[in-house]
Amino acid sequence: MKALLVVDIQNDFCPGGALAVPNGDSIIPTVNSLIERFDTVIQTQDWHPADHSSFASNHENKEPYETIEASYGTQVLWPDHCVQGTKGAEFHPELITDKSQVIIRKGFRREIDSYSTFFENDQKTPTGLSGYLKERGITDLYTVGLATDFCVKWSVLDGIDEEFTMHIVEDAVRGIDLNGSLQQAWKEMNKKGVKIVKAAEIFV
Ligand code: VGL
Ligand code: ZN
Repeated sequence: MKALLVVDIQNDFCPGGALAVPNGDSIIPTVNSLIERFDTVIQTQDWHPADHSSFASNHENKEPYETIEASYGTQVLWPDHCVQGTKGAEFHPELITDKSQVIIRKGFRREIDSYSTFFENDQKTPTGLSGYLKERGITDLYTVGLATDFCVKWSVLDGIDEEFTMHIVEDAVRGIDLNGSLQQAWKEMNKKGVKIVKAAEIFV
């Protein structure tokens, strides 16, 4: 059984937002058309406390896009984004959200970031999504959203480790692209056996 996974289509990742993905909002019509066709829709929401350790503003002498060594490895520092309860953390107003059966919030622990919707960045702490999907008999996930090279990539790679068949809808994702991270992401996903599809090919 298949489900649609809609990753982080929030105001802060769209043009005008704090961590805008170039043309992030341009995927919304395609994503909405998929939401209308899938029986099971799952959304994720980046959801940080204001003092989150992934924000450059919470470190002395650090600028956004520099890195730090966290206990779990290298962590990119971001502009403050998707702060719990703010407009920036809300879903884009044009995104259809009524059909979503579960919303996984991530990045809510101050000391650890969470790109993947399966595991936090220590690669150990589960979000609970895997168990939810397995109990519901879902085997195939079609992934859309933002950003291709961070939350989408990590979700898709972890999904494979969790033994789901992972598909990425290439015309319904957009990336940030930090120092070649976008090309690198496609390479890693390809290598891991992610199925790359176009939105129009899913229901034929
Ligand atoms: C994301 C960076 C920081 C994403 C979230 O949704 O890809 N990227 N937080
Ligand atoms: Zn974040």
